[in-house]
Amino acid sequence: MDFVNPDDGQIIPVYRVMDLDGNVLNESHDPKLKKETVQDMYKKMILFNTMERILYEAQRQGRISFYMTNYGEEGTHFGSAAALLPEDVIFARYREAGVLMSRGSTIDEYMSQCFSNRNDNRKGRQMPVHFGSKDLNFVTISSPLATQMPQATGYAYAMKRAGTGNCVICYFGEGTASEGDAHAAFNFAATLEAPVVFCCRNNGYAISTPTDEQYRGDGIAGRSRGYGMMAIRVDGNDVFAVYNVTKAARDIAVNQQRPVLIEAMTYRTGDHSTMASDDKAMHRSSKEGFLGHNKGQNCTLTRQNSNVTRFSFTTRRYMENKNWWNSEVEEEWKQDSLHQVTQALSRADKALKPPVKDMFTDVYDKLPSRLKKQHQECMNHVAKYPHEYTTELYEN
Ligand SMILES: Cc1ncc(C[n+]2csc(CCOP(=O)(O)OP(=O)(O)O)c2C)c(N)n1
Ligand SMILES: [Mg+2]
Repeated sequence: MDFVNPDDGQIIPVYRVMDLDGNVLNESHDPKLKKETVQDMYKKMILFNTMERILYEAQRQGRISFYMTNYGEEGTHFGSAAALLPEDVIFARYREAGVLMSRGSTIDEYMSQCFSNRNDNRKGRQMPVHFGSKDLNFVTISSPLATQMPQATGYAYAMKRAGTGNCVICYFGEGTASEGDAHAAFNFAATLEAPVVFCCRNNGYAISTPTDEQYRGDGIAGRSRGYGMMAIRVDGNDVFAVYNVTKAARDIAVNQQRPVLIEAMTYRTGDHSTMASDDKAMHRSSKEGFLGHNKGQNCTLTRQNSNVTRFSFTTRRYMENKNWWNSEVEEEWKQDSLHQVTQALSRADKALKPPVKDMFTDVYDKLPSRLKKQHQECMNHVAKYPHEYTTELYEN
């Protein structure tokens, strides 16, 4: 009589391409991307990080209401996004904003969304960081955790039936994997054989809850066997490793018509969000151990090597080894990025807010009479108390 002991057996290893100095560990695993592709990826990572620092400050100055940084996790965004085709559809959450930049979203678009101005493609209706883009096949982010997961499976199943030859990629955090919707998504995807790549960013925390208080067993990838799903664990701060596994996962999803699970091991370097209770100092010791809370999954990422300098440092070293980059170009690009970001911030801050009537439209094809009435009441109220409202900031 043999009980299965979860502590017996091999834990899933972490796939890597580069060491901490940017040297390729095994030449045959170098994705050998073109010089321009790697440079573009790196430049966008720097630009994205610069934009985040400025948006974080803008929130602190009260210019925007909210922000969530992606510090430390950019490697997973840019590595995975580069391995997809533009027609592959993305279901993401609030901490994968770099994926949008990789797809071509502009700084002005990010800024307009965060400032909820008239140029925001969501008409200022979403909280900051709840991005979406029909043109870029990026489904609008919603706050309740895991809602995107069964939707992603359903979308992938529809793609399978339509024979589009594309796949869906569904991003989620390891904390989100504890939601019932995550189970529904995995199980439907496995049984319907839907072409969906589940990409879990395991950043060590769900707000204040470390992973060792979130689950038992071999992390998120370890659950794949129970679902009958292929899975891999990757160093989420190694851009080329994430690129390789996502490309391979995409091939499996599309060619074998089945789901694949990626667990990208990373570390949330910043606060959970700009809300006071989400300050990382409230739930982490400043002396947090080098192995963080992911050591159980054979993850040797350290706080020191998993921060923003880790992914950018290794990619930079990789380029420098090939004479594709140097300190001068680095400095120039950093200045250029800062200039682009501050200019865009100023444009977004000055732009008018969307017209008040936009609060009432787009749910129904034709505005029902009760909404017409509410709209009128709202406008009458504002007209009656003009000094209470900053109407001059809104488009008519
Ligand atoms: C259904 C639901 N429950 C709780 C929350 C509150 N909440 C927001 S983010 C979060 C933690 C999510 O952690 P994880 O999935 O690991 O993502 P991370 O923030 O680490 O990127 C929680 C509990 C929510 N948004 N939705
Ligand atoms: Mg997390």
